[in-house]
Amino acid sequence: MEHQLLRWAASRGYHVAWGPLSVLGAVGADLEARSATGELDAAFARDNLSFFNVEQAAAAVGRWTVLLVAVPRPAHLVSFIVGGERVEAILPPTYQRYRPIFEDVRQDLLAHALPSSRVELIEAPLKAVASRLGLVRYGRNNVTYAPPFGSYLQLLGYLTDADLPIEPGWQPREPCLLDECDGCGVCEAVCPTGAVTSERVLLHAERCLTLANETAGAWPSWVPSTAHHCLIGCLHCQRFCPANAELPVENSGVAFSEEETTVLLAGGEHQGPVWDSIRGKLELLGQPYQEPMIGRNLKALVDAQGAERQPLHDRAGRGALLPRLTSESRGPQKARGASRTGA
Ligand code: B12
Ligand code: SF4
Ligand code: SF4
Repeated sequence: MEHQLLRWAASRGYHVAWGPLSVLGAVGADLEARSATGELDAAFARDNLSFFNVEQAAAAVGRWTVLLVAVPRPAHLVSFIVGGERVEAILPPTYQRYRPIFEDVRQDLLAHALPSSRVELIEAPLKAVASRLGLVRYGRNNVTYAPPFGSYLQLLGYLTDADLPIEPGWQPREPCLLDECDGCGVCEAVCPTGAVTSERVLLHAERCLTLANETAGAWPSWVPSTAHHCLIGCLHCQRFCPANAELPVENSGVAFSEEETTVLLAGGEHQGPVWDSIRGKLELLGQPYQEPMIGRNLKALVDAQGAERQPLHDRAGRGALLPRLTSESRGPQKARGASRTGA
């Protein structure tokens, strides 16, 4: 009989997979090996991956299972008033309410899928774990995919003491690439900062636009001023990818007023009532930690769009900071011709 966890996932449109704690050992060993050879940039790993605690589970007492959930996520539009006009910036999939979703799904699991069990959040490299559980496959862009969502998904990782069936002799899967990657190379061609390269699958994360726009401070010299096309993050290696269907886009319901937009674009001290209401809107977006970056990112986005001297409009004709991508302009031929500095 189908396990109730699978029924729970199917009823919500999620994908789920689980396996023994030993999957974490396999992931930990892989990361160590890549660090030892220098393939994994040491400074990047120190600053971005040190929260992983793959021993957390190994040290746990009792019978624990690693449980991964893939939840489809759309992009979200956030609006601003620039030069008297309403414009919309895009927030790629996973950003809106990124952290709260881990807890929402944990509570849902406890209430409806695994009652009277413990379910705890896990601090682990989720793509590496999910690929070994057979939940996802890697693209050459280093993002993972699960049909039918493509790469537009959020991975959630948990430990549970629920009695989930695991085949005797279970072994982690070998991570594998999408069939579509064979002979493709679009993501390498469209990456605005050269973070995807053909000699390896592992991302040059230390050169990914997303790392730069999620980090406060001056823009690094390797980010071209024309690269910016999202309020946070980047979409090029996913949106041009032929393995993805059209990007699902929803309205976030968050609109910054003209006064708030002006204050954001001006930079300066984060004080006073206007900043209080900006903070309130970042809370609504579930992105309070973007406070140090949002003004800088918005300015870079407005400047990049201005540099192109093209008024950007979405298909509904609204003024927009959206990159001008449509289903017709996606795909290998177009994308290969796109410059490395943006679509
Ligand atoms: C640190 C981090 C970042 C960093 C570094 C990204 C990176 N690739 O390491 C930065 C800030 C750059 C970043 C960017 C983005 N991120 Co991020 N990020 C993370 C985080 C916290 C850890 C990622 C990680 O494990 N890195 C360590 C490296 C070593 O692991 P890995 O990337 O899996 O690399 C493995 C493969 O390369 C594989 N490998 C190596 N060689 C080969 C060869 C073959 C043939 C194969 C098959 C595999 C393979 O081995 C490596 C080690 O196991 C996770 C959340 C989490 N807790 O896991 C989110 C996460 C990976 N990010 C996510 C997202 C959505 C993004 C962005 C798309 C956001 C955006 N729109 O801008 C971009 C995508 C950039 C990209 N092209 O990968 C999602 C990915 C969802 C998905 N569909 O896969 C995650 C899982 C968050 C979540 N909870 O859903 N991110
Ligand atoms: S753009 Fe092409 S090579 Fe890159 S992940 Fe998609 S299918 Fe693979
Ligand atoms: S998210 Fe953007 S910068 Fe990062 S690898 Fe993909 S295309 Fe390149």
